[in-house]
Amino acid sequence: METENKKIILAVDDSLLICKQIRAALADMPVFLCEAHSGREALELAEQYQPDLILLDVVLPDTDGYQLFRRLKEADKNNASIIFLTSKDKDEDVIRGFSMGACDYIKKPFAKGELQSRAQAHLQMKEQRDELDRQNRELRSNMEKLNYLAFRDGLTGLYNRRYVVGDLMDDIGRSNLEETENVLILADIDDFKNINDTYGHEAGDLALVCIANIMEANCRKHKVIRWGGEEFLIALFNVTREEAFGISERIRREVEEFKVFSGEQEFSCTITMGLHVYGNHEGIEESVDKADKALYYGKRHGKNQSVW
Ligand code: GH3
Ligand code: MG
Ligand code: MG
Ligand code: MG
Repeated sequence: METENKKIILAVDDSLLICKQIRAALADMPVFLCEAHSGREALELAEQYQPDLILLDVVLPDTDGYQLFRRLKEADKNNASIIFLTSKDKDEDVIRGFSMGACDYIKKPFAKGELQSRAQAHLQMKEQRDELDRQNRELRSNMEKLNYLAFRDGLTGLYNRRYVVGDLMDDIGRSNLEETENVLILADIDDFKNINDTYGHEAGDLALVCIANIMEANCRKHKVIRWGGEEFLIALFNVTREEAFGISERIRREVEEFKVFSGEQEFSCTITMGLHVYGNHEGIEESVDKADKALYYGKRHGKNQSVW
């Protein structure tokens, strides 16, 4: 391509003589220079080349430079710097130019060397600005990734316990409709120590991932959190008690029926679920404690069941 990674300058001036002077002034610079002689042409070339720097005349045949300035800015995706290059030399003209957002103002007639050094300086500043923008975007994207990872469990990809402190409380606060409840379920894998002892820790990890997937698949509108080692907290929003119990039992049955294949081995797990209706004035810890009591009851009374 003709621009070949060069900085691009768009000169807008209806005078062919001025265009020639600009060309001469910038001749030594490694830039790609394009010229427009009217407002319409300027907009077309700006769209086509996305210049880094625009030298803008004020008096033009089809528009005035101030109006054109606004339209160039609106269409600009490259954050171009714009310098007014004009014979309008009153103080108020200069002030108007800067107040519109021009980065510089050069009066005609101009000295070649001055135009060149100002153009150079503004291209350099633009490069630094672009680099800062790039670093900023990278930083923001890294922050987003970190923020995501901070609230995720590394093994299962579920939310981790840190999520509960902030966002889950917000979710619970938002979702309280009349006639439905928010229900917390604390789920714990039965005899998981035996699973690890019998099939190995890796097989245990695989079982955790499979169970997490089953829970997620049944809780699209809700939240599943890896609460601890082999414990999960499920927050169901805006459900009736019947619906909550139904979801709990469906998960429990699907887990029971699911076969985990690890190497040559094949096994299945069961889980016990403790359910508790989240009380509006309860703290999360208090509420989880109550779900834990129901879970404990289930563990004492045969496991592999859902208990209020
Ligand atoms: P119960 O039915 O009463 O819940 O018995 P349990 O054996 O499941 O409970 P216990 O608390 O005695 O043991 C939990 C086991 O879970 C022990 C621990 O090694 C295992 N565990 C916890 N986190 C992980 C993990 O990330 N991966 C694997 N493979 N095992 C884990
Ligand atoms: Mg003119
Ligand atoms: Mg446990
Ligand atoms: Mg257990």
